[in-house]
Amino acid sequence: MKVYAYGNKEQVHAAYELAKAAYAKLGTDTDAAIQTAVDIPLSIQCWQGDDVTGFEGGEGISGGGILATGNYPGRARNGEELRGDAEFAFSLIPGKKRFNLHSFYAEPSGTGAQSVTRDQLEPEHFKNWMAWSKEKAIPLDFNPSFFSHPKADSGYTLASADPQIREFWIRHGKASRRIASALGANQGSPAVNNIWVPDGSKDLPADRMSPRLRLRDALDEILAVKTEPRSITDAVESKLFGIGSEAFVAGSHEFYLGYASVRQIRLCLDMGHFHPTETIADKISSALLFTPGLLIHFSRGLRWDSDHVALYSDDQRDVCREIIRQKALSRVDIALDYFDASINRIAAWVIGSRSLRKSLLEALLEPTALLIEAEKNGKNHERLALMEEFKTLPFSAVWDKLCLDAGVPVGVDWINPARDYEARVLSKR
Ligand code: RNT
Ligand code: ZN
Repeated sequence: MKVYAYGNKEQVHAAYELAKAAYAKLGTDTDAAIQTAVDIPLSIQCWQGDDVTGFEGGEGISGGGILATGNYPGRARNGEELRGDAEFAFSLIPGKKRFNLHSFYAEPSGTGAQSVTRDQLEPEHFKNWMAWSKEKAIPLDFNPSFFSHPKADSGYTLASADPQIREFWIRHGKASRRIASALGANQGSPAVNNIWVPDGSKDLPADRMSPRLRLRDALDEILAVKTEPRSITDAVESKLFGIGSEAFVAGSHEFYLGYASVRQIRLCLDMGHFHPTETIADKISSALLFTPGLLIHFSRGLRWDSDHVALYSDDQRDVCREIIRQKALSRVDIALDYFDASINRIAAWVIGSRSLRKSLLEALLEPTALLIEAEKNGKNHERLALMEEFKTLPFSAVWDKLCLDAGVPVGVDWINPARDYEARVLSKR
């Protein structure tokens, strides 16, 4: 097999100097753009490492309107393997990283208990994660897990008409917020606690209002628990449909846009949760006007499914450009959300994370002031011409410099170490 070798430091530096001069003529400071780009924390989804299986002894996602497909060898089977894999992936991804957990990655055995029901989870069940977070300086984010559970088998959790089911999940939601707060306190920066529920129906419901009323009230109960704002950021995530919830999802976009605006919490926009040709870039400025901020799940919908590995696509670049043009970095949390079990899972992490950092850097390099000036002057043909010319500025030379300075492999050079890790570690599982 080919051993890739992309270039050497001198080439990267020489190409960068030319690129820097080209951008400078248009008013962009490439050094500053690199610095800002590496400082943006990317919240990397732990669940790509094990196909959203978790540590409860289950067999992966079920009953949740989401589906991981594939059986590529090497899935992480416990906390140690997942943390080890993540650390290795991080060594190939430039810039600041966070790690995003789900509640079913709890390790109660570390506290002597064999298992704990989700409504009884406590911060201490995440003490391995917190120790790791401290040691590696990787802050954590959190998600209550309202799927892959017998009490979610009816397709409804917080919106369930059965009070016992609903109350179980409300207790879970409250427990999750306490855990997220503890993570936040441990790391000294808020942990995002993102609520996504699969609640919906495969076929046409006769009553669309009652589940939504119950969902609203259940969320209100969960969010009523007092927490320290410096330790937790609450977010709610919408979805159009899922597998088995094709006809109706209670937590639709309109539901959560309304909810997040009125209750003043963050709205999570997942790129794969809209109609197949609907994109989210244009939603950002509107949602920022009426909510305190956003959480974006970078993902890729493909035909009827979401959650494919995020790529440096037009959709992704548009979203990044919007965040940067709105100067909204402080109000937008940036996370990845996909799970592909058909390819090397570490490569999936690296491909998506590098693509996202790359799109953010490109957005930061844009000479936006020139576009705004053309627009103000009514010269829309100049605005369009500039946009088109900016697409082929020597951006890749700046990206390579970012990777070099961040101490991660440049270009295709990360493929060799990933292959080596597969042979050394993954293939032995
Ligand atoms: C599901 C949502 C949700 C999950 C993760 C595992 O459609 O996108 O964010 O992917 O919580
Ligand atoms: Zn998502």
